[in-house]
Amino acid sequence: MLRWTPSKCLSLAFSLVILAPMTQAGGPNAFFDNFNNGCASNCLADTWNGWSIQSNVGGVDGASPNNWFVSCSEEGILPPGCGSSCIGDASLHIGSDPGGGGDMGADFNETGAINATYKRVVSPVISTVGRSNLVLSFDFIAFGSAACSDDRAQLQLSTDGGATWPVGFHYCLTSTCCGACNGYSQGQWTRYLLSLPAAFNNNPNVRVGFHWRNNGNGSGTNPSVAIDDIRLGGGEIDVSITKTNDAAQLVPGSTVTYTIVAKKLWEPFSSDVYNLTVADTFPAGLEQCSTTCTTIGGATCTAGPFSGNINDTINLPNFFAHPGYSAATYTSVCTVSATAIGSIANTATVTVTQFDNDTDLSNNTATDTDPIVADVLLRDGFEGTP
Ligand SMILES: [Ca+2]
Ligand SMILES: [Ca+2]
Ligand SMILES: [Ca+2]
Ligand SMILES: [Ca+2]
Repeated sequence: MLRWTPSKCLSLAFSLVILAPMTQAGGPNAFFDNFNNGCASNCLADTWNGWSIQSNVGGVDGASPNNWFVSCSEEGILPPGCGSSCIGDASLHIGSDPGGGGDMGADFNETGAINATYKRVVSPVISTVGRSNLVLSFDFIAFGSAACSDDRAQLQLSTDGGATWPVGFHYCLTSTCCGACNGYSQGQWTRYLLSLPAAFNNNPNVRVGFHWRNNGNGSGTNPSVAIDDIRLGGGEIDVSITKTNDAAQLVPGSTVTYTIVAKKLWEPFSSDVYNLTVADTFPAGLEQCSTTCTTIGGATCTAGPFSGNINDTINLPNFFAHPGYSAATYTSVCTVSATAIGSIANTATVTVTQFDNDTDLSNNTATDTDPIVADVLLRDGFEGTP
């Protein structure tokens, strides 16, 4: 019996934070699932978040087929990490049925015809209405016995709610292993990225499926397949934020104006970015802050004026025409506290939702820091110094 369980452990003591998948209100979204169901082992995939399991797809299951599970018996690992037993981040994967040892991670039984498996796991219906240039991404390990032939995983997509799964939308899944893919090495987690064909744009009936088959010939090689952090949305984008007050020092009791710009440069084949969050929590040394917002390139934000901290939801389209970007510009006028001493550091951030991948997080935070200077300097003739 083929049985491969390096560092798999079923008697784990751990606590899990259940991170339910979220849906955003107020703008076009698509789909995200982290599969974090809090299950250590043996939870079938059709008990989670609207996923379903279809049997006898492309063949006939044996009496003891393998099956799709959602659990952390195969840990969801950030690429390019190596496969692991449970730490606490569940994945979607093919494991053995309870009669064949149960869900022990991404490994499968292939003793003979009894274990033949032809099963597709299918997402709930996903709406992409209002979206185009979509990207499907997920992290995975997959090998089987011969990658894309005998025992193998395949991504399959549907544009009609699952009524059909056209061959043109079938994609082989194969990753490398941490060492030789000989059944004794862990899989190496890999990021899968697919730009979806136009048929998936603005479509209320998209479904994502993963098909696994092992042919029951008594020969196979682990790992089977595992999936995590699946995202159907804007794909890889880069948004940024800048912040300045055009001043190198601050005087207690004076007025200071901060300009905060959240921006997306136009990029070919990139996507509009929806429901970003711009946040600025003003430090104690800044009082009575009032903010307005203006936009360019089709962006949206809250015009204001509003008082207090900034915590705004905005959209940044992929805007081609002049000026070649979209942006939301906040102007915040604050009073420097009369008792402020030392320095004032004011930080603004821009955050994308889980439906988008921001490829450069280093430009998503901007801070302007200035020393506080006593106004006696002004009386000494430094008026007008910026
Ligand atoms: Ca996960
Ligand atoms: Ca086989
Ligand atoms: Ca400054
Ligand atoms: Ca960025």
